[in-house]
Amino acid sequence: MLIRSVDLPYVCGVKSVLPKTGKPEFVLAGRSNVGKSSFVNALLQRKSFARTSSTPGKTRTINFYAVNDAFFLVDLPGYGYAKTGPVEQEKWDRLIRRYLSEGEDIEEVILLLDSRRVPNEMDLQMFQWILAATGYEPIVIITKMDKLKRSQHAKAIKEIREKLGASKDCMMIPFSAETKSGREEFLELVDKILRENS
Ligand SMILES: Nc1nc2c(ncn2[C@@H]2O[C@H](COP(=O)(O)OP(=O)(O)OP(=O)(O)O)[C@@H](O)[C@H]2O)c(=O)[nH]1
Ligand SMILES: [Mg+2]
Repeated sequence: MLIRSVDLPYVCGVKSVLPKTGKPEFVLAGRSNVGKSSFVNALLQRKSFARTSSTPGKTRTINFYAVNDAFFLVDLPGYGYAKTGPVEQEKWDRLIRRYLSEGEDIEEVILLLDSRRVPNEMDLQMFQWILAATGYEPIVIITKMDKLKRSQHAKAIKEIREKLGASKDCMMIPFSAETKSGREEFLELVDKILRENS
């Protein structure tokens, strides 16, 4: 897929009314610092269109990136990081849950997991929650693959799959924002989903 245009027409805070985009939305969920915003930049071939940081908790709004006027990538704040304290975190969790359960144009929820980490309780909950809410296992993006040696790749993916209790059909795409590996595979998948819907 060629990226012809990108735009950021909607940015939502806790008090915002969620937009009705009328286009398929591919939502990026995952722990703080897993690489969601870097994933957006790598897909869109922009260095820092989505703001990233080595400190967790960078993204504090729901950002709707319009791509080719055809679909949206939705960058969520990460879970599992409460710099702002439990009250603020709870507001956020509520907004994210509201969006995920009520968002009328959500096409796919994509769960990002760090290749170097065993999924934790929140990751497992998110996986199960997406499965329950949509009836499907999420597409899983395994990030930061460049940080592993080649020889460790297969084992890391197998361990994540086992820990999640994912079926053999659950799609897992190894990805690196550094090398861009996995980028084409993901974009082709988006293309296929969009074609199936048209
Ligand atoms: N080596 C490497 N570093 C990565 C990769 N993806 C992200 N990072 C780094 O990981 C850190 C966090 O990346 P972000 O994209 O900001 O993570 P996020 O999931 O959006 O984090 P929040 O907004 O806090 O939820 C940054 O320092 C990125 O440069 C990757 O594929 N490889
Ligand atoms: Mg982010």
